[in-house]
Amino acid sequence: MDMKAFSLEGKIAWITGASYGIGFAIAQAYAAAGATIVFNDINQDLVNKGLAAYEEKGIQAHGYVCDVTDEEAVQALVKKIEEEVGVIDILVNNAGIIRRIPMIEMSAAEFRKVIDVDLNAPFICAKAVIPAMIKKGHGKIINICSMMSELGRETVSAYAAAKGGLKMLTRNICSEYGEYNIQCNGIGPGYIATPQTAPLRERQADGSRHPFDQFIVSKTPAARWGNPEDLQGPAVFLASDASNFVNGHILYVDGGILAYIGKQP
Ligand code: NAP
Ligand code: GCO
Repeated sequence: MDMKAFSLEGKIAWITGASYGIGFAIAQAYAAAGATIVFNDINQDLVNKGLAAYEEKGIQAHGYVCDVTDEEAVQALVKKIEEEVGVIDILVNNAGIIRRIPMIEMSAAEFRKVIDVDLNAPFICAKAVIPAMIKKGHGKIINICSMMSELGRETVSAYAAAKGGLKMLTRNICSEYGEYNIQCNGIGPGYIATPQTAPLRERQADGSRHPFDQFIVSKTPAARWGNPEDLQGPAVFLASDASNFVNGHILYVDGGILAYIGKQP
């Protein structure tokens, strides 16, 4: 096997919401594999912070302001990227939010907001890049799913509904566009130490670990939280020619949580 199959040389990768967190880590790995990095965030301040962070890592990224829930803005952004950088070969639908609210206390507006960012936006971004991928004869779409694509838990009803839907959107893009040599797969991170999960890991007033922190470590065979870097290898694999016959798959990178019933108390 030619290991060049794992290279992203000459490819243009757009990772949404990648000023920091999981998206930033995936972008770093893609740059190391040879890709040109394009990212967006919802305001210029965050884009500038992201550009500085990439620069610090020696990556000349292309940063744009765009709210991925705004279809008109996304369509315009894709055209601008094609003019300024080139046709997008790899899309990572990474941008996402979570609202941890008991369902019966959650407003419909709050529910809709999570669905909008975590499910509607991946649809909008994929719809914007697929036509050029068809013309180019290849494309890679990677949707950042979640344990909540498979499991529920208290207070995350909107997020679980969105991520469950994102799993099926992944399978549907595979079904509809696989014949054009477009592979659409998901990555299902376990519990990863990023700003999104910081509230679940905060030290308690008495200095003890957050109960949820202890719970997750006990539920994870790897007995630790994941790091964004744990996702880099799987993300490069799914963006590379090495995965050209992998389609509609959700690759869980979770330290084994989904396989484990949990230690007897
Ligand atoms: P994060 O630290 O909260 O970062 C999310 C990123 O998305 C931020 O850059 C955020 O920018 C951006 N974003 C949010 N709404 C946006 C919008 N409307 N348009 C453009 N950008 C937007 O989250 P993370 O932990 O890195 O998670 C990244 C992805 O992985 C998410 O889809 C999340 O659901 C998923 N995930 C995370 C974990 C985990 O344990 N951390 C596990 C499984 C899946 P702003 O700062 O401007 O909001
Ligand atoms: C939560 C966490 C999780 C993680 C991730 C797990 O509140 O349960 O935020 O949802 O973000 O999605 O895969």
